[in-house]
Amino acid sequence: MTTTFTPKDPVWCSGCGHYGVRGALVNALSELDIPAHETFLLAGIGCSGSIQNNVNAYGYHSMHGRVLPTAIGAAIANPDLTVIAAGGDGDGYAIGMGHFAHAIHRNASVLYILMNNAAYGLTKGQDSPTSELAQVAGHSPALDGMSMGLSIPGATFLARGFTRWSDQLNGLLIQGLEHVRAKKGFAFLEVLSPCVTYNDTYPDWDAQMYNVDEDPDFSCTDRGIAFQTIERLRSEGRIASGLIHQGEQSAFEANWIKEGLCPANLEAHEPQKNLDTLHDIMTSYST
Ligand SMILES: Cc1ncc(C[n+]2csc(CCOP(=O)(O)OP(=O)(O)O)c2C)c(N)n1
Ligand code: SF4
Repeated sequence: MTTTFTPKDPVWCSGCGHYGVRGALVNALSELDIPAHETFLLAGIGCSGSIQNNVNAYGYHSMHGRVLPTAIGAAIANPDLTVIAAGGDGDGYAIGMGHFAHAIHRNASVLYILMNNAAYGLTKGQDSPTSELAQVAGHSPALDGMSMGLSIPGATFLARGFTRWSDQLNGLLIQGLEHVRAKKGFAFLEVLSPCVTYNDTYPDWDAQMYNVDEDPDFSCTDRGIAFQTIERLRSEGRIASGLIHQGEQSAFEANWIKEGLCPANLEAHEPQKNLDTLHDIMTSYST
């Protein structure tokens, strides 16, 4: 029997930036005509993580900080799926930082949307790696995901959007989805998505955002220029928004296919045998 679930309405606070991310994602999926049964949305733990309940697609709620390895596994196992991972800045830049760096480096065709509110929203507003002022440790500048991404050779798509700049955000989501559907590798989109309840950054970010897409001196294909621009803007108290970097590098799953490991030869790995083993393990917990 097949059961189809209607996505629930979000439970976020009124005014939460995450509504803007969800709206833009729904628009982009519809604009590109990507059917729900070919879309797999996985998410980490946090207010951001509940987005996978609210979009018409297959959904999976991973452990905190572990959404990327799960999403990469899904993309390798079934290349027909459009695989999207989502999570917060706590999820991706703190507990999940190791996976984040290696996901960019490995370059599997997954779109990763990191909803950055510079706080741990779900656990009531503690500082995160992107908080400007660490309350306990004194002043600590925010970690910048774009600079981090640019420092990793092999990065093929790095972008930053802002929920209040919805036209640009829609466009970046479409570009990110096209990147992964063309199997060009990992697309990383950080979205500044304020937590209006515990850390309302709307006034600051409204004043700080700088659109590199409209800067004729900016080049998203030159990592050096992108890095210099982000750092210069940062020293001026500005935040770069737009398509930050696009590069070329063979996708992770392409190498797997070349080696004959995936997906045509997946049967050789006897997935049914693994399912039986998994079943035995799960049963052992209940006895
Ligand atoms: C292994 C583990 N450690 C800690 C937690 C507690 N926890 C739940 S959500 C969260 C952080 C949420 O912040 P973020 O990822 O930025 O998402 P947001 O809620 O702001 O959208 C933490 C620390 C957990 N669920 N699992
Ligand atoms: S606590 Fe913050 S991040 Fe969570 S739903 Fe409310 S506004 Fe959004």
